[in-house]
Amino acid sequence: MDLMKLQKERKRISELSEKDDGKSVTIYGWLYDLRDLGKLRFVLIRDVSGEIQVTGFKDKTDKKVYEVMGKTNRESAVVIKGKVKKSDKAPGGREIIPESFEVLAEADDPLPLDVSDFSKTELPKRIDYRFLDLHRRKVQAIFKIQGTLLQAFREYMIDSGGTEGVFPSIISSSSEGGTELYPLKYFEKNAFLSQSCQLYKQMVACSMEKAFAVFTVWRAEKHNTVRHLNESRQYDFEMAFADEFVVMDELAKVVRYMVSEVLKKNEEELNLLEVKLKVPKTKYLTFAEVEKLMKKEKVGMGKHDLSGEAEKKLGELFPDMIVFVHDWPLAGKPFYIMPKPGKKGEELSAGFDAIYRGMEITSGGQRVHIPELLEERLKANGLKPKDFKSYIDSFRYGAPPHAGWGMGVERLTMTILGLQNIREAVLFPRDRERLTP
Ligand code: AMO
Repeated sequence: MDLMKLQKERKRISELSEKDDGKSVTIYGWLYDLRDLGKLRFVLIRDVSGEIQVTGFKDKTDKKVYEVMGKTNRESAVVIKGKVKKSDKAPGGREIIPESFEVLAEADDPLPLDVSDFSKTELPKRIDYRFLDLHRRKVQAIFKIQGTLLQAFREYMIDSGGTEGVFPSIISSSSEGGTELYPLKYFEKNAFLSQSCQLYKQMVACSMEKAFAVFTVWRAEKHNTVRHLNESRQYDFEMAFADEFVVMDELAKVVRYMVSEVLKKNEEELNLLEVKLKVPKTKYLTFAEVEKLMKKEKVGMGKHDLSGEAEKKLGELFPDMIVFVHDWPLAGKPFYIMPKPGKKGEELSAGFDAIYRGMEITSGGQRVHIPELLEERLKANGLKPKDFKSYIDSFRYGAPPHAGWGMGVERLTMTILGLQNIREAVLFPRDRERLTP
């Protein structure tokens, strides 16, 4: 088949309208379903934009075409030429009366998993066959929405003067704490897969004012939970002449923009996934206020951290709000977060977490930009300043106060869509057990 010609002729299913009624069009896609009533054959074709019914009549349709319609396996890739006809009975109000029906790639039968909208196949098996799972409209909807979020993030950042950074994924020392690194051999040296572009985005922001990235991170955490991945992606942001409150405000603005873009562009996908979404408002609480609140609610806290239950409770108490928990205990934040005066024995920091719909989506804060203080903080965290020499030195030549945050790409998709497992929000998840597909 001349695929160049096919690409020119092909109509996307969702674009078929009254204007096409009575006209002959070419569509392609996958055979989603077949109903064979003997004298009539209804074949449902799905492309990435939508679905349409192709109707064959035993006594009128070309014999060969009718035969192929009846014997092609589900999920085979097909090209169909036919007349568009308005039809009240067909789903979507339009059908195609086929003139030709060509199978470009026949799918094996049986399929290893059910790809219907009502599929109950368990997630691990679906991910084993992700390439086929991606035939499902609901799965496609998740990644279409994630695509909108990614685009909206970039749009907002570029429009507000940000520069996109493309950072190294191989690093020489930890940026988030020493225990979660994947070591790798780098010629004669030891190196690691990046846990974050933290140190690099700071260096860029200190010269270019606003830096952002969509960056892949690797964390060798051994636990296997529904909200952790060993390879995940972050929306990263860093801004000069800013403290934590400036960047919390930026976070609220960008998330509000991202959600409003999803509402604008993905109505169909949200309906398919039965998700009710609102542009979030914001709530600011200190860590001490959250402690008090949780005590009242009889919910336990983590050590210098929120527990999973506390995050959930915040989601219940403040629905559809981004809850910023700031003035975080210094002991609960990484070395690069700026200390803040607190009561004796309770040192605070300019670090924060953002909780949305009961889940931590972001952490960030103002950074330490004073070399001597940075050395002190590294030591206090059991790290060696000599391993961070170039990073520390970068603050010796006019590095202004600066702040930023990292927001989980998969976590945000998961919370927005109310997904139960973060693996639903990754095309090809990497967790403790999974390296394929
Ligand atoms: P942190 O480690 O808190 O901070 O990560 C930021 C956000 O990334 C997401 N995230 C994860 N998602 C899935 N699986 C994981 N294992 C995982 N780890 C993190 C979460 C989290 O809130 N450099 C700092 C950010 C900064 O201060 O700029 C950092 O990486 O949504």
